[in-house]
Amino acid sequence: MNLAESLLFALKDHGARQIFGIPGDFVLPFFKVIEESSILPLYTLSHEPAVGFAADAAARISGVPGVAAVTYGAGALNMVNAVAGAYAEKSPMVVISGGPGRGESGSGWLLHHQAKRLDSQLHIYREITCDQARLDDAVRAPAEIARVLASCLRETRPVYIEVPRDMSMKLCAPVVPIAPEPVDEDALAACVTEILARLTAARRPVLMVGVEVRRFGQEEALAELASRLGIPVVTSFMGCGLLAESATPPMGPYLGMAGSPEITGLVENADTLFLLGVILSDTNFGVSQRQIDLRHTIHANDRQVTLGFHTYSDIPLAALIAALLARIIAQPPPLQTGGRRFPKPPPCPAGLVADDHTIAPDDIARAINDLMVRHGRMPLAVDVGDCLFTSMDIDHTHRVAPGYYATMGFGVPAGLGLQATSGRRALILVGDGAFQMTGWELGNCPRYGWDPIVVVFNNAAWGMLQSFQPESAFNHLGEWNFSSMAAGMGGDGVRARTRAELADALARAVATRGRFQLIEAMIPPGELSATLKRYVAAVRRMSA
Ligand code: TPW
Repeated sequence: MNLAESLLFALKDHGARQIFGIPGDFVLPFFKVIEESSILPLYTLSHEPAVGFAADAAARISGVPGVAAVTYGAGALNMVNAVAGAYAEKSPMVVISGGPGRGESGSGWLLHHQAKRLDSQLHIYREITCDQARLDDAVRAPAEIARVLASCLRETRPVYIEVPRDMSMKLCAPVVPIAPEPVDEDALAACVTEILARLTAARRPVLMVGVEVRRFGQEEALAELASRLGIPVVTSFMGCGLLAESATPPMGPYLGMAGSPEITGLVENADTLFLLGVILSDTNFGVSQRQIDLRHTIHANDRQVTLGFHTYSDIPLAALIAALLARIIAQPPPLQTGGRRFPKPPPCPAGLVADDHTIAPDDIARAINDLMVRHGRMPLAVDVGDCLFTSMDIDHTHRVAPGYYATMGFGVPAGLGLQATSGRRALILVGDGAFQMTGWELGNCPRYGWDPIVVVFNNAAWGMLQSFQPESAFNHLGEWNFSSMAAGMGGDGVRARTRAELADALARAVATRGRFQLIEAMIPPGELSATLKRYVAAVRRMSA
């Protein structure tokens, strides 16, 4: 086999299901092998940020590597922001970039797409990937590919593979995957004993689950663990939507001052807070009513478990959850919380009044909750802006969203990546500002049979920024007519100005398969979701 095939088979063996990409001359030979070998399906999009977001979302929803293939320089550097987001939020993405071939630097000319030095791109990617390889030696390539893909899965973070353009067709051996390193069972047992001792002694323990749980495919095991522990479970802001399929889903997301007082009180008054797979970001904890003292938490993340002042290293999350579960089944701990009643958070808003009133963001949450009760759950792909805060009120369903890195432009391509990898129709929530960035990727839907439902929160503004700084005129975007553009891209568009029109548009969209459905929800200026209002007030209070 040749080097490109060896790489493609290795990607498939490590769980990758498809490749998103945009070719260029440095990567044309690799793309030729992708297409002609049919080892993995290829989906080309229109702009590299979207390629990155689609691959990231595919990785997030499936827990296996999401692959993005691009050309050198103009392609790969155009995708830096998306990969940075995947790095920050721990998404196992594989970046494959073409590169200059051997001796191409010897001409004395600068090479097109070269930024500074020929390896500037590799240096830039070192900062936002957890392992890198340049496949410039066909003998060493299989071992390098195996190492890099093992890192991707172990760290659940992006990795970078550069394929020089003269290497794709070189003869190459198949890749032998590297088995995960064995866990130190004694350390694991000691760690489990300590965690259970703390939880057993606690009077007000709370379990908060975060995105790592999904990255490592641990939702089912964790649901079982949570029900056996019998302690209240919440998610982090980023983890909203986790354990959606569980018989006893979490109480909801913890949003500090921006969220439900019941959940905020529970978390902030916990005497032992068990943060399982939670990233310690400001979006997860920045607007706490009462500062959470991390010294009194148990924090399992990044292959480490920290309790108070000490840390167990090299404890993978999956091994920790399995060991906790095994111990609890063998010796059920005498928890202090037996029989205690937990406060019930308010139910998610539902029952939209379909009248002639204008649409507020919370009406969209209500309408979507109603829709999911009637037609079943749909996975969400959410952008940044008030749509993200509104989505906190949507009942338990899987979601992908850049909840911490907070890059705009994620929602639409993420929804495409989600459908490509899972076959499930996505419900995309996006603001008009973010839609201006990557909304045009919807034009790729007809070629691949994708048919997401897209709700554009059109307030003709960068509304979130406006809520922080109302005096600035630059936040006014003017009223673009997005729904009228849908037909030209092969989908159906409709403008909804009232709650009745919104309910009607959603019902029609669900009933129409095979074409993307764009619903432009017209939101009057200044109208915000209740969650965003509380968030803005909290941030103001904290910075006053
Ligand atoms: C890639 C900064 C955060 S929120 C926001 C901006 C510009 C406004 C979003 O406007 P939109 O939604 O989409 O109309 P809404 O609800 O606020 O009206 N560039 C990038 N990412 C971010 N986060 C910004 C700028 C930003």
